[in-house]
Amino acid sequence: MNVITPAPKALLRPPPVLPRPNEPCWCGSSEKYKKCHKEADGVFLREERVRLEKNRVMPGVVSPMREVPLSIRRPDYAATGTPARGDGSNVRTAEELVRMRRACAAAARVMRITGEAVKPGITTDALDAIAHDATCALGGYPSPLNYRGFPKSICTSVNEVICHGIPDSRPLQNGDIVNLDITVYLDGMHGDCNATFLVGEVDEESKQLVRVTRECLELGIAAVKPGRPLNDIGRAIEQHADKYGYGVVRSYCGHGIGSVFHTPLQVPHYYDARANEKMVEGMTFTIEPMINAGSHEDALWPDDWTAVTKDLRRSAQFEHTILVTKDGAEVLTVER
Ligand code: EYF
Ligand code: CO
Ligand code: CO
Repeated sequence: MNVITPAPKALLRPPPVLPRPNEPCWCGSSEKYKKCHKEADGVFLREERVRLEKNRVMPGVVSPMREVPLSIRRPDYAATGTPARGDGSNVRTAEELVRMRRACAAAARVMRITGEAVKPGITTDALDAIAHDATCALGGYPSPLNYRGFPKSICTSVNEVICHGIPDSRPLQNGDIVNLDITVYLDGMHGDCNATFLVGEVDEESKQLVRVTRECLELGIAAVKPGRPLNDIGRAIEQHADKYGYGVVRSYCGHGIGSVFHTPLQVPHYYDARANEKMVEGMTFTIEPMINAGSHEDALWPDDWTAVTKDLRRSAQFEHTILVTKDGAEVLTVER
């Protein structure tokens, strides 16, 4: 008797949502899923999980908090870690905007300086030192420092770390991606931006994730218009991420910003019917989509700060501080 052994299925990445066993296979073969890719998908996903577990980012040693010269004006939480609530306003006066443009331009400058230092071998603690010193040299206070007790001057989030990574002794490796989240308090106002950088030679899959995340921020900014609801922003971002099967992080949002780092205003990066407050000329807030290569779900490291993807696939983020203008948006976090 001739037994014909079917050729093993190629180990391709299965789609984010798998068919039921009796449904047609996702590969277009017109075979039932259980007869086609079901077994190969199981092998692929188990092997990938092992690889991701093996390569996951491990926490390093965190150096002591850096000092800020006494001559520099500090936000209210600098000594205690607890910010005051602020007056809850999200619309800025012309005078506040002058000061806010200065804080935002300083944040953009610190981002350029620190971003230029990203390369294989540098530790995230060394990047924190560069950003801290550049911020102080501009007369600013690094807003994250002791904000709700955060121990460092910037956030550095590598590979599967979504946000709020604490700079430490881990050297960046060739092929990593790293997000630098930089906020400067200057002239009584905060300016907040972040960007994801490629470390050395990075695989095409990660390059696409970083490019699409940048596009998500651009599309979110293009959706800003007075009179429109805030959830137009999340709708535009989610639509773009969906095209690539990427997950949009739901646990962390953009936020109102001004004399306080975070006002109660939340800007979700997915469509949320509840985010129906209308945008108003003069409003300032951040848009900061966190886009995951896989599932949107997040988890927290035992340090209670570092947010990571639950499936350990990579995450990227970009952020700007935005002003709502008469007919659209002005990006404030640009160098002047
Ligand atoms: C207690 C922090 C508090 N939070 C937000 C505090 O908007 C930000 N980035 O764009 C942003 C930056 C920082 C920040 C830096 C420190 N914190 C982090 C994590 C958990 C938490 O809960
Ligand atoms: Co930020
Ligand atoms: Co922010």
